[in-house]
Amino acid sequence: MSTHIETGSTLEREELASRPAEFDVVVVGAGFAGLYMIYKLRQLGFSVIAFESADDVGGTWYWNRYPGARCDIESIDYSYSFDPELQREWQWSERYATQPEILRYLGYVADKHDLRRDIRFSTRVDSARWDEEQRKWRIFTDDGEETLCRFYVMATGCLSVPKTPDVPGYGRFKGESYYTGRWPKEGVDFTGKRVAVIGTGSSAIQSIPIIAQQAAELVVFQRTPNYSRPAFNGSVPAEKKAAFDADPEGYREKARWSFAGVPMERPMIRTFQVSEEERLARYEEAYNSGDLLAYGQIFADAGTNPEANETICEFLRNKIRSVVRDPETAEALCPKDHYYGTKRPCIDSGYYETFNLPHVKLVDLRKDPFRTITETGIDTQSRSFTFDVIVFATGFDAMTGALVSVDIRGRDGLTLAEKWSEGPKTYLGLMTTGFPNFFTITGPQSPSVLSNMVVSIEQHVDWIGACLDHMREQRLEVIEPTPVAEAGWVQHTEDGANISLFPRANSWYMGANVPGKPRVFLPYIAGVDRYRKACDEVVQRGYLGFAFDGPGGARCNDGVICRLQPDVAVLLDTFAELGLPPLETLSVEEARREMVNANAMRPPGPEVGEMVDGTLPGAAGPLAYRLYRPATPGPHPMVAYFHGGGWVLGGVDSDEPMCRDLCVRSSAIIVSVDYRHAPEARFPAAVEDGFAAVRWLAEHAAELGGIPGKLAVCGWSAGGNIAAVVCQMARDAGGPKIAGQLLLTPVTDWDPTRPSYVENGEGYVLTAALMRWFWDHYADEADRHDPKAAPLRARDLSGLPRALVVTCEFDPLRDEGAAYAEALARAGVDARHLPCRGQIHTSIPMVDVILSGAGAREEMAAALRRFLGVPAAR
Ligand code: N01
Repeated sequence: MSTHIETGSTLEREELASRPAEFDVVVVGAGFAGLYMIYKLRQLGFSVIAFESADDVGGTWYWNRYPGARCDIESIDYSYSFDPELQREWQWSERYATQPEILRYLGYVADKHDLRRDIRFSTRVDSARWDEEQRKWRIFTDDGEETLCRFYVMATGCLSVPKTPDVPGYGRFKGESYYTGRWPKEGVDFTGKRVAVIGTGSSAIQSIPIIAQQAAELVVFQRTPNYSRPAFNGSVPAEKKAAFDADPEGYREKARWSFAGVPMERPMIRTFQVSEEERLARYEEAYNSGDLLAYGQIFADAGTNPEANETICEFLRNKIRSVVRDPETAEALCPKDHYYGTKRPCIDSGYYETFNLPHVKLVDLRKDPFRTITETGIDTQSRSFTFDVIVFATGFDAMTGALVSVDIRGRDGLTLAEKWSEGPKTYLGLMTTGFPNFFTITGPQSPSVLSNMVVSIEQHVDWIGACLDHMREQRLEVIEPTPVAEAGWVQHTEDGANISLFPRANSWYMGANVPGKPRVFLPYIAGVDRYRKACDEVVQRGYLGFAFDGPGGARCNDGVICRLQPDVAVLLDTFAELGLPPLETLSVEEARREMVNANAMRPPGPEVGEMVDGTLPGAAGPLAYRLYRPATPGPHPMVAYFHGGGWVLGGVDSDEPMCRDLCVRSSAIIVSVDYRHAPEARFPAAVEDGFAAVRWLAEHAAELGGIPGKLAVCGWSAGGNIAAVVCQMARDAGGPKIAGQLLLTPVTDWDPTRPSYVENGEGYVLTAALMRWFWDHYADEADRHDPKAAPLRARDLSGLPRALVVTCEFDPLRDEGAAYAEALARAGVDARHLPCRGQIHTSIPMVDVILSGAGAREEMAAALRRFLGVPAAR
């Protein structure tokens, strides 16, 4: 694609001289991202120019020269992997390198690969226009030049545009003022000065101990205390270096396929599965590791379960209290308004100890807010301070700031700022619809700031390079994500954020630090590994969700990547890694054992008031039941619950977390009733037992603490089949009265040709083969369309109890559930259908594991409350 201009006559030469310079690609920024992008494009034979507003390379590490600035991901990890020779040549002097050393490193890389020759320094890109006719970008820089390019890449970093400090009186101060993110090259001498630092984020926490060493007086103005702990910096740990040196590529590959871009395992166990003693021992070990990511590697639910996270918070608060001698200052430094990790935590070198120095003071702005900055210092509501220097460590307009601050206009003149006015909308955080051939390295909705940035940068650069190479090979000129793909990705990133604790904090991750910025979670949360997998899959599926055009033709394989809820996808991957044999290849005994073993590992569900085991008379002998009673004063309405398991597996306790959850949320007694299982007792034993049990429960409600006449039925899967059939039997028998039926992914028919059987027949735990195995054990072919086996086939569905039918998108039984809801409604029954997006057959009952199912579980409980006339609980 390189542009070759042949010079001819004088006239032609003059005309050419007035034309804008043209390159295949314009890159903006010369930090970690820009430098590698230039290198990659050059390797691939594309012509490239980069614009950089600074006078040298470095990006973040050029601007953030404040005292104490250093990385907080270990240097071995926080370095490029693309050049094996560089990895051998460059030796870091410290575990966490200082800003000057990282800047030297980037300078070294630029020299080694002669990258500066393609960078125009001290040049800022002001605006960019997509020229539809030429199918090129026109880039306008502050030196008055225009540059034409086919592809435009913003490598401008996530934390590069300082937020204007929103402090009253900002600008009035006549002394020296500095902003950490724009620190003067020549440095600042604080010796003997009275200094104010505003902010207690990472920049402040790193700089405060060093400033305190020089200043005569230091006052720290804190609005929100942050979680920090010692970095235990020192030389590069020998063990880590040995592991890296032994197999650099293997080490890097592990990082690429890890959760955060640093070799580590995802934790499997949950906080409350271990004793308090063990938990504290693990927290202590993490504390002593000096590893920023340590608390994310202990328990699987630290980022999602508030009670679990609170145990980390309190552990760290106690550490602060143990270091800071003045109890009032210590308490003010203890974060109490956000969960650990929901605002970026820090690691430090002597931060809390600094507050024990006699000349260092903390002002808690929550108690004594700013009144104004004055010409000589700062006034709070209760005091007046005089300073020689004010340091603003007040943060950045993160993730989107650098992108929307350039006037970028895509198709039809739409600006990026307009398009993102309610929050960024991207596909993979790499591109955005309406802005063809425009790429963002570590853009919003990619892992970026939640990962080791260097790993995420390399992945994006590699992806973009491969994409451009593919386009050249296919003679394609234009690439743009489709609206469908983009909407799907935005949804997917939101789904991830919504099951985490992140949205609860006022953080820059949420855009909450900049007044007026939309409150939207900005990065991608599900991990570097899952993200890389999605990006790779997009390519493997013929660039799913991208539209291409050019001399090679127009093409588009439209669609959505990552349609499963993020936690469901993790669950499926975990199952796949376990490599368990499919249930249908086992004997019934083996399958039952497998299920018992699997159930033993799960969280139990919420506490209920009481659990009572008993027996009741079934159709052919006693049946076990387990009654779950709410903690609220009774009597309560009752629900007869039938467990899942394909009529073959399970028992009164096999759906225990679901029963507990329904009990707590609906304030009803849930009675999980067993029934005879196949193949020992085949059709219609299960439904006859179900009906006998419901009759008995209706008759004995008062004895059990229930309210007579207030009885609903509920069941999951085969249990949903039993619940539905029992309602028909009760109607036909003239009683008992059932107030409502709650059917969770029920079996309502036998027809494996339905689209959901075909689409979801494999890969989503309940397979078509397993369903056939269940049916084979349960009912003869001849009986499978009997309405007592297939309630959907009943001739008359009128007069049945009110219903909620819950179906899951990736479930073979989805369509028969939906068909039943529809048929009930057609027959005049008050029936509602709740389709659950991105869920599988087995995910909704996984209380405390599949958090994305919580909304459906709440709706189920709400339906029970409605059926039974219980006022809204909780
Ligand atoms: O910025 P921040 P930062 N009145 O936004 C306070 C990365 N980084 O430059 O929390 C009073 O975190 C604000 O208070 P509040 C890292 O990802 C990495 O420190 O909004 N206070 C907060 O305390 C980091 O997260 C390293 O209530 C005001 C502080 O200023 C990100 O960069 C080092 C205020 C801003 O903290 C940003 O860090 C440095 C006001 N009007 C940075 N406005 C490494 O170690 C703001 N604040 C690699």
